[in-house]
Amino acid sequence: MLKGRIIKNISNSYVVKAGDNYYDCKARGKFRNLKETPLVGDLVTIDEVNNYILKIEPRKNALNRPHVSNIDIALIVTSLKKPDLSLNLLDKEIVSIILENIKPCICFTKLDLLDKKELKEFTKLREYYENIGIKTFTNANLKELKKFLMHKYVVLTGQTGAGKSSLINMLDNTKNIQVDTISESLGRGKHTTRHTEFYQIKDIYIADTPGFSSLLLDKYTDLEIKNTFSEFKDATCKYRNCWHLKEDGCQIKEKVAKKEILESRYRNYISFLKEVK
Ligand SMILES: Nc1nc2c(ncn2[C@@H]2O[C@H](COP(=O)(O)OP(=O)(O)OP(=O)(O)O)[C@@H](O)[C@H]2O)c(=O)[nH]1
Ligand SMILES: [Mg+2]
Ligand SMILES: [Zn+2]
Repeated sequence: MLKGRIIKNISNSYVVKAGDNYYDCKARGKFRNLKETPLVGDLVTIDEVNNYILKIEPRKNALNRPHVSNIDIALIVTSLKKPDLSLNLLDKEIVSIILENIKPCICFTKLDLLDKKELKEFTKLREYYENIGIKTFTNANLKELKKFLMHKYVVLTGQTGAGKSSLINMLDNTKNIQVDTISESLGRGKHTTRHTEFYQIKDIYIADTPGFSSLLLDKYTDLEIKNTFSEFKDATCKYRNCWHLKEDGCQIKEKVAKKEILESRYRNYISFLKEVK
């Protein structure tokens, strides 16, 4: 018996990394009876002679889309153009990642498509997210990103065409993951990336995943959503349980008016609350 970690899954076949060795394993029937499916990222015990997964350790977190577990960082790959920046989608990803008990970070892409004015606006936006406690990177400074991701299990998420597969190829030019041109990938409504796998890039384990074009928050409560907005935390509104909506004496609404809170963040907060009601 050996302990290891599932780093790749294609249909019923799981590649388990144990030490420096890789084992092609099947899941045992008992998992099917228990309605438990091994996930990429799972810490497992295997029978390395008969190539079976015997036991799955409890997970510290698990994502459904992409289907991975025990993630240290979710890197939200966000393009500034082509597809255009959607702050609604970005904030939604941040909310759902926090509520899945994973640390969100952002990697902005396609800065090269911005003009000077747009770059300036982008810098301000980036600072805002840094100030609310979310680390931000760009694919124009890979050194910084690599240093931060070292020794971590990372999942890339983000809209289709954002540049997730390209980012992995940039981090390691031996990987040659298929990337698609944006017109093609959006036009056909298909995704280039199909299976789930942690790629090892030096000491970084990184999962590329199929992109999405929309995301649902319906499994969360309004209170859970409110609590993910860290800029609301120390508010001293008139009412202690203020929802920052129509109440008077709301400090958050004042801060939005004074532009201390990004208006898009506030608008997205309201739209997410509507979505779960
Ligand atoms: N100009 C520019 N193009 C980029 C950049 N990063 C990626 N691209 C292009 O964007 C297109 C989409 O990139 P992918 O890496 O396939 O995007 P993805 O996020 O993996 O997309 P899915 O697999 O569909 O989810 C490709 O044509 C890339 O060459 C960038 O920083 N600048
Ligand atoms: Mg891809
Ligand atoms: Zn309030």
